[in-house]
Amino acid sequence: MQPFQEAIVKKLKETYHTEPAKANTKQLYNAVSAAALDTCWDTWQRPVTGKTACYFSAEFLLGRLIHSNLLNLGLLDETEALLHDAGISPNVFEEVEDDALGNGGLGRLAACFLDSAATQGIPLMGYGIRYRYGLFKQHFTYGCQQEEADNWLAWGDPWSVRREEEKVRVDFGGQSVWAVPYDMPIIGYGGKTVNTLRLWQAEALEPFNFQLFNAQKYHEAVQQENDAEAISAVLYPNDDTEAGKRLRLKQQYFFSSASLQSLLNAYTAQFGTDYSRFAEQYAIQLNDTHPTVSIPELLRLLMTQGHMAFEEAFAVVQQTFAYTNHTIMAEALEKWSLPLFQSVLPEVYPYVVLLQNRLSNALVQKQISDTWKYNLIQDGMVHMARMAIYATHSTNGVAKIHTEIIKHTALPEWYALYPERFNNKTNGVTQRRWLKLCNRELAAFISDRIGTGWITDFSQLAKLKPYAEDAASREQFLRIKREKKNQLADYMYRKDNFGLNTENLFDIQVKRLHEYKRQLLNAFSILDTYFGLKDGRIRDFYPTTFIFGAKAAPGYVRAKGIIKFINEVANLVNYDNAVNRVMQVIFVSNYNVSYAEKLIPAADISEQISTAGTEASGTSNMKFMMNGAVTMGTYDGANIEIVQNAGEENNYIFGARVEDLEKIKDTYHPKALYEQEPRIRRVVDTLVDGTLTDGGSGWFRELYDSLLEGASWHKPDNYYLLQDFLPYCDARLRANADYRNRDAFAKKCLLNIAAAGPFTSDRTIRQYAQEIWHL
Ligand code: GL7
Repeated sequence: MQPFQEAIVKKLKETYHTEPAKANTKQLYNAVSAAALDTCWDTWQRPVTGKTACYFSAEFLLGRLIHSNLLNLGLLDETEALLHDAGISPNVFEEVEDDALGNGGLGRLAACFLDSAATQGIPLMGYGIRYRYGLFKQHFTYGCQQEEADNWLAWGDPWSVRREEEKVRVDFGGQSVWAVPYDMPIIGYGGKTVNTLRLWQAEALEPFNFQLFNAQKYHEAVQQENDAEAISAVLYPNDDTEAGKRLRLKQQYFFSSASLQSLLNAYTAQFGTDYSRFAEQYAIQLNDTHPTVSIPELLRLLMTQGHMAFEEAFAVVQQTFAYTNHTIMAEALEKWSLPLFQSVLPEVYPYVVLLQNRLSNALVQKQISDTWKYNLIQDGMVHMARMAIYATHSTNGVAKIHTEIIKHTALPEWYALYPERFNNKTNGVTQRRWLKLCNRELAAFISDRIGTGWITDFSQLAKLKPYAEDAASREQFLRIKREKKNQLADYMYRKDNFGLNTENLFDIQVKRLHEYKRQLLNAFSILDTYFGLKDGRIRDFYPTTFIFGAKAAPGYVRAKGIIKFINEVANLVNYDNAVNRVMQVIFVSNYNVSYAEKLIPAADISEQISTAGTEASGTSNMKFMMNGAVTMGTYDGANIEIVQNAGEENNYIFGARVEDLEKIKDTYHPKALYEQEPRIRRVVDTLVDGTLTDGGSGWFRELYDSLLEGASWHKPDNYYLLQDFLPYCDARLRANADYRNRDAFAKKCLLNIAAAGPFTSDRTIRQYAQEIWHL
């Protein structure tokens, strides 16, 4: 037996008095994890020297940790051999719940960044919240989304270490709580660097009041405990929108203050209480505006604890912080009402006023009169994005087009004022999880041809390009794709009880459910194909399986209506014997990181169909690309950079561009399109003509009206579904026809893989480190 296998056996024996063949999944999971943690403990505990970057984020969507940690430690094969010898399925850990402390792209990006930094030896530490409940679990009843609490800790938490001795106190107006850090190791590939993700848990100063208990006031006796624990109880399930809730502001301040206090404690231990050189030791990246209250909080700490003057403290703050904007959707730009802000954070608010005064002076000096566009405090609100731009040295977007939109459309007044602060950092994803781990077959295929250097240097992928011309390689690629479809079929059968036709073309759209991402457009186009097949308008259709995966924010009624609609479309198609040999529609339940790891490698076509100008970057587009799917997409977000690099001729770009929409936006009349075009009318009418039923909820009628009539708060068809409908249907039919020539299609796929080099988060994080953090 190998040393690591012995270590696992020992853990099982000492902790659970059992052995591999008899242990249950939870015991195995905890023993393997603990044994793995032991192997990197010393590396982890080595003190970090020099400047450190800190990633402040309300979300870290880590997914399942055990496989990626074992991979990075080089212990995966040994572990699997042990499982095999004990007669345990290699899939045993699929039962273990994901760490789902995030909603979608923004949270998953944070996780990819941590992996990339550790792999490249960049000292980047994550700071966030240890939510008791992560993103809800989803299931469907009669095609409608139902939510259930995500009790991820039921499996134990072997990858966290509670640091009781490093807890700090966080004060709100009238409430004080402990912030207790739980540290997780972030293990770089090869195990040479182990960084830390520090997640804070809220706990009561005095958990239980005996006096009240003795006075028979049982509820009051545990009140403080409940109120404190509420702060880190649950992740807000909104993606790309803002909830504006009191508890949310508390969460933001809670982890911001705790993280800053712990940084100041570490700084003080080394350099004393002269904080003037703080920014030489720490760079802090604000992941969206969620941690922006860190700005006035650091000012407060520097001025009270450090006795600094305002101007001096401001300079430190500005040099320390940088801000990443992740969306230009107006409804996501955080604003807090003054009364709320003042009542939750009475001790922080005066520092917001100081910032506002300083800004006012700057605006006077620059002779700017339309100050209402800039004010941090305006119309009874505190504007967090403005604060984040004003009090930091860097504001970045997450794809080229997104950064341009920030500069010229979304926040042009700020770009005019401080042009030198604005920069782009196109997103990326880690190829360790999103290729090496989730697609071992393709990873081996690549390594056989170009060696293994790509695992830590993704630019080497370009060396794969000549193999697109090699018939044997194309054939081998197709075999791998087939194998990944079969694996997905097994998984889906276990999870969702669906039977997949694995001979089919797999066309997949997985991402959060949002109107701007236009899952409804996808569904309309599927219906158009369905009717086209029935009418005989469409012939020679290559059999296709259309797959969706998406969660809707629980309060986002229209998004839930769209889920129901797609499920109804699936019923219509799947039970119609006239078409179900050539079409299959599937909506998987509880789409999450682990499901993505199964779905993405099996895809032939990646659906990236957001309205041009709305998806800041997207990151699943990159994951699909590196797994050899072609992009069916609009000219939006990182799609643009993807197809520029891989060739438009190897992808399917369709629809209106930002400039086109800009031209038609005041005259756009979806109802006219509906009236002129029978194919549009036919699919839109299914919302109301009885073809499909919403179970009496009224959701479908509401969707119909939103497309054709609009409402007081939005124009009809806000996201231009009907505008892009026909070009989309055409592009899909073109791709479908191309797919028939499997060999030619495989070439496109290989060229996409070979062009994926720039879309590694290794590249992104190096750019942050060099250009923003100056490490
Ligand atoms: C997002 C963007 O919508 C998405 O396009 C981007 O890839 C991601 C990471 O930068 O950030 N912005 C946002 O608010 N959410 C995102 O996923 C929730």
